[in-house]
Amino acid sequence: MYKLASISALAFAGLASAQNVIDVQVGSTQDAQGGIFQFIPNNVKASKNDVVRFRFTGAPGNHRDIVSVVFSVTQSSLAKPCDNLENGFDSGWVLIPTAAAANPAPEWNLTIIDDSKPLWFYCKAPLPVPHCGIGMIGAINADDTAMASFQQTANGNKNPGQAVGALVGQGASASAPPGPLTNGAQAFGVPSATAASGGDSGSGSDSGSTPSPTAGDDGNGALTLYISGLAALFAAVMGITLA
Ligand SMILES: *[C@@H]1O[C@H](CO)[C@@H](O)[C@H](O)[C@H]1NC(C)=O
Ligand SMILES: [Cu+2]
Repeated sequence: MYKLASISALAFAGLASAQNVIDVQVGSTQDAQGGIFQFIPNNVKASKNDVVRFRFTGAPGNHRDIVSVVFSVTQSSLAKPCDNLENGFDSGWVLIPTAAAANPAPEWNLTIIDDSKPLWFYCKAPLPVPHCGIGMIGAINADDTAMASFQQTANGNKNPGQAVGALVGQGASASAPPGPLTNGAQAFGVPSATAASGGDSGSGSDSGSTPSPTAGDDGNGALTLYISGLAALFAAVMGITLA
């Protein structure tokens, strides 16, 4: 029979699947309790090898003042909820310009590597008000006390960290940026997969399970060009500087 290690290696390669998928909604509707700028639920339990699937369902069509709504899932820390954690995970920006762009919702699969301590994250978006300071923060495996502290520290933050992280973070990693991008949904400021912390990120076994890219995602050069165009567009629309 297989030894335990062999079994988890197989599971990781996707040949056997014992992982749970835990959904977190990114963004909501204006009339929802807590409004548009939140993760629902904002604290989930996940075990090693489970996938936390972030679904970018924000519905800006419900908010007349917002031309486009941008969201991110960016790793932070208990002490600094609205600042990028060094070597942290990051989905990059996902732009949802219309309600249709959230159907189907772009999603981002984050695989848990270390479930022994809480993982913290926030949304980087600074407009129309910094999302992090009005509750767009979340956690994986946080206890209630730490969660309350995290929320209290984040509350009112006006200067969320804007640095681009990596697909591979601390305690969790993704193998691809958010997708699929359909009906006008766009991704930009997309992190690369940084191999800083090797081991569990499983290089070599990913190509078979990479989701088929859509919308301009046809190669690194093209994607980069596409992204910088979008960033400029976004900056112009929102009146801010991203770089
Ligand atoms: C995320 O994981 C789910 C469950 O394994 C899978 O159905 C889906 O295609 C994945 N999505 C992406 C974008 O990789
Ligand atoms: Cu946000």
